[in-house]
Amino acid sequence: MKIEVVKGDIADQSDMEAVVNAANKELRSGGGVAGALHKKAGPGLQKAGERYAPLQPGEAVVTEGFGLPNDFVIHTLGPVYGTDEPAEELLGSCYGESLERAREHNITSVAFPLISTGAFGYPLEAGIDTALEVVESYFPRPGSLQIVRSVLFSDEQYETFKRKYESRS
Ligand code: AR6
Repeated sequence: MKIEVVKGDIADQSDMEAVVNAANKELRSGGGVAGALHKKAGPGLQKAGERYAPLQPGEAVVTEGFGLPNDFVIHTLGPVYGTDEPAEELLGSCYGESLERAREHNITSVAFPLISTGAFGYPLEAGIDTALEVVESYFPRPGSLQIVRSVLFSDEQYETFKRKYESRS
């Protein structure tokens, strides 16, 4: 099992079996990650997500990928920073629950964006720390997962993530 760190667009991870969506509670299209995924997936993704609304912060659910190059989308609702508390626990739950859904579906590879660090305002460094902690502590468990990829959207995010990841290992 390994962690990969790439700079790129979450909607372009064609070699991954699943991608994680930084969803809104209605599981509708929006800005950022949700916008990019819904745009490429087409209307089927929103239709499939409807039955799970309203999603709770920290929760994760699975749909098909529709027009995306991935078989599955794991939708998770991050905490709105400064509003949903305890923020760190809820953010950790997003990663942990998403990994659980992946395992339940026998998914071998999953790509994550940095949940909550865009429109929801979570500070970048703290958001990265939680992502790394939860993913690394999940890995010793038996199961299908072989690759967890972090997809960073900007140079700053990519450099910060890499520095933190390398300083842990
Ligand atoms: N690929 C990878 N990362 C991206 C992409 C992309 N295409 N676009 C943005 N990011 P956000 P949130 C980064 O706002 O904070 C939506 O409108 C971005 O730089 O997508 O959980 C939903 O509808 C940031 O670091 O998610 C919700 O209402 C990270 O991905 C709300 O935003 C997450 O940014 C969710 O807010």
